[in-house]
Order: sequence, then C-alpha cells, then structure tokens
Amino acid sequence: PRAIYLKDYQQPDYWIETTALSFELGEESTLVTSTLNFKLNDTKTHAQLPELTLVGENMELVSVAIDGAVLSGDQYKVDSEQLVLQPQSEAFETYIVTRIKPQENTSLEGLYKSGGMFCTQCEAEGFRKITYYLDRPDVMSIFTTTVIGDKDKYPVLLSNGNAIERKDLDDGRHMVTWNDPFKKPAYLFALVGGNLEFIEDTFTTMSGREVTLRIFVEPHNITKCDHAMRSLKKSMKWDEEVYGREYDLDIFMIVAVDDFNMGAMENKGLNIFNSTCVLARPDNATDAAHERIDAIVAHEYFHNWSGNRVTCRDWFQLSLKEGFTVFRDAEYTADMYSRTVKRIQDVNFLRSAQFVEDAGPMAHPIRPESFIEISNFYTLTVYEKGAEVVRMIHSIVGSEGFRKGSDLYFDRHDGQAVTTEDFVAAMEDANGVDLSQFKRWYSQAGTPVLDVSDSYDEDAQEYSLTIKQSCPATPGQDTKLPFHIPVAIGLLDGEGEPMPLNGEGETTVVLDLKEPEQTFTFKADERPLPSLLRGFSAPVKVNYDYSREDLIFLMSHDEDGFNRWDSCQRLAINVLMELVADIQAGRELAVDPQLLAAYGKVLADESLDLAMIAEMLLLPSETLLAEQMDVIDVDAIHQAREFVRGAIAEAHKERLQQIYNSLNVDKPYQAEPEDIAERRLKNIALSYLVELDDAASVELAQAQFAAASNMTDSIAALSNLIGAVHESGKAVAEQALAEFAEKWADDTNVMNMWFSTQVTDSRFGTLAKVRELMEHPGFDKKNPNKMRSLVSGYCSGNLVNFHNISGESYEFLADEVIRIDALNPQLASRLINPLTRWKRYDEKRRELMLAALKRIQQQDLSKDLFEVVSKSLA
Ligand code: BAL
Ligand code: ZN
Repeated sequence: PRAIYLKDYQQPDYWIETTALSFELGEESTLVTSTLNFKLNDTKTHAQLPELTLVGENMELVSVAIDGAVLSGDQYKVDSEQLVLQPQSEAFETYIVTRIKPQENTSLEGLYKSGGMFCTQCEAEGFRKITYYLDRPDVMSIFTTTVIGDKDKYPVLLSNGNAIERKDLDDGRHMVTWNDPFKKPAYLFALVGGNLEFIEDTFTTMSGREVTLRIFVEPHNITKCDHAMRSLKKSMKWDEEVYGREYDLDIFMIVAVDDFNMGAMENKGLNIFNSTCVLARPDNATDAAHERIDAIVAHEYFHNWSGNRVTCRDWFQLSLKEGFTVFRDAEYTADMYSRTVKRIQDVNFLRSAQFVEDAGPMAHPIRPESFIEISNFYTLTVYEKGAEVVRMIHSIVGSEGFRKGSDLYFDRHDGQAVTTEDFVAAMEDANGVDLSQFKRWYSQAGTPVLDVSDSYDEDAQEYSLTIKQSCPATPGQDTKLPFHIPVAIGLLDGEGEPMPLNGEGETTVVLDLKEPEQTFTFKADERPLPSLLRGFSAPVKVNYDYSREDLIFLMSHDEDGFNRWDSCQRLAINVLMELVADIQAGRELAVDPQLLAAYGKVLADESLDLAMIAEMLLLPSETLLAEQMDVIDVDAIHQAREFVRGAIAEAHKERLQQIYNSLNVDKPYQAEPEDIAERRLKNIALSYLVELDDAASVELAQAQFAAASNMTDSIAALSNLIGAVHESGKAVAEQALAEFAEKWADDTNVMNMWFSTQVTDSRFGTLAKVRELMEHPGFDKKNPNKMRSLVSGYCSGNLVNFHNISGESYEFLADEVIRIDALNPQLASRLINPLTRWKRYDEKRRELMLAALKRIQQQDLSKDLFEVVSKSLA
C-alpha cells in the first residue's frame, strides 16, 4: 500500500454533470446501471483528450458504452481497482452496467445488507464498491436514482432527494425514482431497500415551507423513534436561529440499521444511522444514550450545510466539515442542556482520548499531510481537536464575528468543494483579522504545553504572568513553530473575589499568546491567585505550580464553572499520583485528608447544581491517570484509584446515603437536564456506597434494580451490583444479570450494554468472561456494535485485566483483529488501538504487546490495518 499526499492534489480532468443510476436489488446479486454525463475540465490545459480513469472495486463489469456505442474489450482497460476509457470528445455520456454482491459485502462499505435490509455507506470511498466512478469529493453531480426490488421483501425503496416516480412492475417488483436537485459528491449517495415502518412529523422552515420528516426502522423498533424525532425538530430550529440555515428539500429521512461502522451518516436528505445512535425509549436507553442521540441527530442534520451544501475538496480537508460540525453540535447541546457540564464532559474526553492519540504513533495534524487509508483519519484529532480549533476562532472573533464569518463562508462557497484555508479566509475577511499564525493549528500535530510562572511586584502593584509554550515532537514533525493560543484567564483576590483586569471591569480576559514566551502584566493591589485557561479556551496542557490549598480555594471560589471542576481534577490527580508512587515504593497508603475534606465540601455545597456535584465527584479515569506517567503502571493506578474511592465512601457515607435517598424518588422519566442530573448524582452516590464492605449498600442496589422503570437506573443498579465490594453482591448480581438478559433478549442494543457492563468491571470482567460471552446467543462476532461492546469494552475499558502480565489478552486481541480484518478492515483497524501504545509500558508488557503486533503484521493485511500496524511499529 502506498501513501497519498495533500501536496499532490490536482483537479480531475473531467467533471460529471449528471449521474443517473438504476439498481435492481436481487437475492444473489444486484445489477447497477449508471449513465454519466462527463465534461472536460477546461480550467486545466490538455494537449489532447486525457484518459478517463474511473475507480471501482469488487464488481463485475457487464458492459460499457460511450455515447451509445458499446465498447469492445480492446477499447477499455479494467483491473481490480479501475476502469480506464479513452474519450473522443470534450462532452460525452457513459453507460456502464456492473454486477455487485451486497449479500457478501461484510466490510459495510458500499451497498450491503444489514438484517433483511439493503443499505449503503459511501463515505469516504465506499461508492467505488457500487459502480465505476470519479469517487472523490470535488466531483459534484446531480443524482437521479431508480431503485427496483421485490415489493413484498422491500416495500420501502429510498434514495437521496425527492421521490419523483413510483411504479409497480409486472413481475412482483416495484420501482421508485428519486431526484436530488443539489449537486453532491458520491460519498453523500445513499440507498435503502427494506421492510421498514416509519414515524412521520413535519417542520415548517423559517421561510414557511413545510418539510416532511420520517424515521424508518424495522417494525419491532417503531416504538423507539420519538426521542430522535424531537431532536431533529429541535436541531432544525436551532440551525435557523443560530446560523440562519434553512433545510432545502421537501423531505428529510433517517433510517436505523444495526450493522454500521460509524455512528451515523449525513447522506443528503437520507441520513443512515447506527441503530444505537437513534433508537431510544425511557425503559431501554440510558440518559447518556438519549443525550448522545440528541447530539448525533443534530450533528448529521447540521452537516446539510456544513458538509453537504459546502463540502470538502479532498479528504485531507475532512476537519473542514467534521471539526466545524462537532463544534456546532457541541454548542447545540450546550444550549439544550448545561453549558458548563457539556464543556467538562467534552474536555474530559479530549484529554483522556485525543491527547493520547496526539502523543501516539498515529498523531497527525487536524489537516493531515498524507494517508494510506482515509478511513483511519476519522479520528478524535480531526473531529474533537478540529472542533476545538473552530472554538478558538469563535473566541478570537467573538459570537457576532463568528456568525458573520460563517454567513460569508456559506454564501461564498455554496455548491462548492473547498478547503480549510477557505474556511479561515471567510472568518478573516468577515472580521478583518489576521489568522495566518493561527493556521498552524491545521498543520502541526501534538498537544502544546504551557508552562506558566508568575510574580508580584508589591511596590508597583503589578502582577505578571509568564507563559512559555512548547509542543512535543510527533511523527514526521520534530520541531514546531509557536502557535497562536487564546488563553482565557481570571485573577482571584484573597477573599476569592474576581479582580477587574482592565478599565472596563472585566474579570476574564483572553490573552493572545503568539510568542514562544510572553509576559502579561496586570494592575493588582494584592497578590492574586490565577485561574488559567478558563473554559478550556485552547486544547493545551497547562503546568502551574498550584498548591493543594490553592486548588481547594479555586474549587469553591472560581467564578468559572469549568475551572472549579478542573481544580478538583488537578487536586485528585495530584493525590492519586502520589499514592501511585507510594504503591510503587511499597509505602503504607493514606489519603490526604485535604482531599477528603474537599469532597465533603462539594457534597455539602448547596450553591452547586447537582450536575456539577456529579462531575466533581467523579475521579479522573484510569486512562487519564495513565497519561501522567512515563511508564504506565496499570496495577498501581487501579489500586490507588480504588483506594481513594473507598476512602471517600468511608469518610462521607452518611452524606452519600442522604443524597441517594433524597434523589431516589419515583417519577415519570424525562430526558431533561434536571432529571438527568438527579439520576446521575444518585447513581454516582450509589457507586461510592457499594465500595463499602456493607450488605446494606448491596440491598440499595438490589432494590433499585427491582424498582427501576428506566434504563439509566436499571443499568446503574446492575453495574453497581457487579462492582459491589460486599460478598453478598455476587449472588445478587448473577441473579440480576440473568433477569436482565431474559427481559431484553430481543433488544440488541440493550444486550450490548449487558455485555459491556460485565466486561468493564475489573473484578467481574476477566478474559475468561469475555470468551464466555462471545459464545452467548445474543452475541454476533461480525457485528461492529457487539464487537465494540465486548472486545473494545474489555480491552480499552478494563485496563488492569487487559494488561494482565500473562499477556493472554494481547494474544486474544491479536486473534480478534486478524479475524475481523478479513471481514471488516475499518473495524479491525479500530479494535487494534490498545496495542498501538506498547511503548508506554514496562519492558515485559512492551515485549508481549510487540510480539502480538508483529504477529498481526505478518498476515496479509488490509490497507487500513497495514497503516496502523506499520505506524505503530515505526
Ligand atoms: N461523516 C461521517 C459521519 C459523521 O461524522 O457525521
Ligand atoms: Zn460528522
């Protein structure tokens, strides 16, 4: 496999003006007929008419004609990847017939079958598994699609745009023709054929047009669509209000499928969703699932403008649409739920996953320079860090400036395939700002580090903050130029009051850090305590020598909610890492009473809202703690964290019980912020209580399990029974697991939670348990959701067992990766992730992980897996 480079980008030699497709869906194979109208790209100079190279994989070429003349075998070249034609004129029409086998397509790219349903996934390069085409995002065409299928088996036949014709055929089949009036690249093409039911609603756009909204599902899921429909209507309204963006077709459709590599896909007018990201009822989906669905429905809907109307010139620009759309969905969620809590959750995720990626062998800039397989670049860096970069632009130009910039971007580029440079240029032009240094965020990988020091000049009454920036080397980038980093800060006086920072009395200012080292000076009549990087104004790490007392002070006084939480995190990390060192040195363990007192204060603080208390009570994850160590000691981290959890439970048992009891009230389920916060805090309190060696806590969890009328409480009770320290928990947990599995045997997504809940628990989820569950009738070794729940659940969510020194789990994962690669390369190259961090472990584990990786390397690998394995071993 070879890499392709951004620097080599060239426009295509031909454009495709119109694309007419016809699909005859069959039980053995599907016949695809394409009629394409080509036009020479006259912005390029051509000495003679260039060859036309169409890409296509895994298909049988039945016939090919140009302008009505069927070509003989010597008039074209075809191999396993392309069809090469020699056009005779600048404008011409091709007519190509191919046969494909969706039933045998396990890669879940292109056209495939999920259950009894035909469906597609074309982003990034799946369309080439459907027919020969210029499968690249800068080739935008008007699509008309006819789908023909058996009327009984596939009563619903869908594609992009508006249905323009429906007809019954004589042979028991029927056909529907769809037309999408908007030019689009092939990656936004979609087709669905199946026995589906739908719920319907309408939305009236800001200009008064009525749009039909439909969510299609298999009949047994029809009661699980209402939440997603509400989310869709909310997001359509939000995008009109906040961005002035109106929907443009007569109908918007969502289809849920069980076999899907991604979360969802924004195909024009016909979004296809992984069923976990759309189906929810109070009794079968958690609060987290409800929130995730709301965000993903919004995300895919928002792509209609940021991605579809304005798309990417090439795949190196992926963050153009993904970073921007993640930023848009994050703001939507912030507006719908709690802004501070959303920020905390996003930053927590960024730090524990994207920072890890940015420090590992696959680190890449948000606009990569090269790739072997683009599917490997649907990453946290492109998505989440990409969104942080857009957020920084928002903070530099302000809300109004950002809206001006986005209006200009959409106006200027509607119907075009553009670059991240174009996006930044629109922001610059609309606001008269210079973002040339800022653009380094697009081209330099790695997480910048800010080392902050300060001094106070009592005589001059001046306080100075000196910030040094640096960025570690990443693959292919040994040195970095300084970034333009917006650093939001505030200063607190001795009473914890915010100090005014400029003439206007503002108490938060954004410092524009542009140099390797810069000093910022403020008038201050006493030495302040700094609150740094408020709201996490940039995706960086900040080092400042806070004492534990400082952090406790900030926890209760900082006016910035995010930094109150962050101070709590810093304090906990500080204490936990000290305990890790104690464990490694064989010293006796004791939790700093200051930490316990700080948690006591959080638990008693009436001024904090429940959601904030819940976030503050959660200790940093083991993954996040692992990132603090040069050589990761999973056992010591796990032991230290468990020790602190136990100590918090002991120290605050009464208060935790009180909180639990006060919140454990029976009321109708609502996925509203206050209700979600109540359930979350209640279940976190329970998770501490089951850390006590105390039968009463098991009884609480057991009672909750028996009484629960919603999935949040039910699965939390189950997980707390599994994790309970007291001996009596075991039998109750087994009984509850059996009851749960019996009740939900037919609900595949609930069963996935049942799998992951068991294997992520450190005591319960052994490798033997994983192997046992893989044989469960509810498991399917090919299905991505099931593999992620069980195999990734264990390998990424149960560090202490996965990294067992025997190395058995490494071998297990290698076996699974090899097995899956032959079926579904995208899934394989994600599953392997835990092994790619081998350099961070002790010598013994390093050797074992390396051996597993090398064994994988010796197989005949897909491009996807080849790229990840070779970069990990480099
Ligand atoms: N475009 C792939 C799925 C998503 O990011 O929406
Ligand atoms: Zn997206």
